[in-house]
Amino acid sequence: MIMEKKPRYLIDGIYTADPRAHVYNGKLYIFPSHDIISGIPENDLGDHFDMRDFHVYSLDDPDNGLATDHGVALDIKDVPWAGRQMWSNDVAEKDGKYYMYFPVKDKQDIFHLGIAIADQPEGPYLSLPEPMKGSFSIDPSVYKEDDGSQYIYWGGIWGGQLQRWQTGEYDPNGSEPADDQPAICAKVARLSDNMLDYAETPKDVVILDPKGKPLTAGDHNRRFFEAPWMFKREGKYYFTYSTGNTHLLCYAIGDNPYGPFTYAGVILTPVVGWTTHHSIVEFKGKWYLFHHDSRPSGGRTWLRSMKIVEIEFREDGSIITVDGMAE
Ligand code: FUB
Repeated sequence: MIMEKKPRYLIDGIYTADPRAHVYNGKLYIFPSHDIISGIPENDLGDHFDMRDFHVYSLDDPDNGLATDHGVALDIKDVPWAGRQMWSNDVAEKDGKYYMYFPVKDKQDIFHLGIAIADQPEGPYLSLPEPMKGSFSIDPSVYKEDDGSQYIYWGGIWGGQLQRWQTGEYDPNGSEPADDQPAICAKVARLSDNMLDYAETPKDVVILDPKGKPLTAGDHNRRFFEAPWMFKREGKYYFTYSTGNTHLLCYAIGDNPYGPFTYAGVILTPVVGWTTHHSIVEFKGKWYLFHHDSRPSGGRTWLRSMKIVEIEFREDGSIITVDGMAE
């Protein structure tokens, strides 16, 4: 069964991708990547995604109208340790301060996670001088538990470099495991009280098949690739993610923020463009999927446009799949 509601675009004028949405102060905010025409040829390591800043958006009505652009919230030139490629960010709130977590390559071309802080969701954000200690790879997102503790999820293989960190040290030759071996997992760690460090050693986010076996590296239709995002609904924890080279947004369900999670299905079928990336948020009693595609740029995969669609759940908690090609 496929959802009948159709996604709609949230802005025009510039290209935006990887939308991470949160409700702050009763308002919907979106923290996307800002795609630009870089002129860098496309390759499997994503060099063509050469983004240099972040804009923040708010959305008055998720069912109508465009999002409001609050302008540049953080520029790569103001991140002292940055080399190139500002990829997908997310913003968490604690005690009235806003913490932006973002991946960027350092001057040695290795991805780490940076933190920048603001007094309001719109920014401007002030970058810390160094990356988060012990951080690596891409696509951070933060989930706030009911007790106020906050968990950061991150990781992405291929251009996201997660396969280079399997030993805990950076190995430029690290590659995906053999097809019949357990897949590389996203990472999760509780954040420290000041939001600036991991409060614990990062753990693997293990996804099991319905028989209880970890998904294997060769299971490209179900294994984690990038874009981890967590939400909770009716006591169940939904770990959601992109399968990358099979272009699906999938979900797996668990009973705590660490997992393990059991694979449960497809949220969004492939869109126009190579990447797919998202967030899922409840607002005024409805659930919304934020995502992107490359249709407005004529399929240029590095020039994406963010979209929104309401999603629905069945009685058993499963998600009704959205058609990524619907227009
Ligand atoms: O936007 C650059 C990268 O493309 C993101 O980090 C990935 O998740 C993919 O959407």
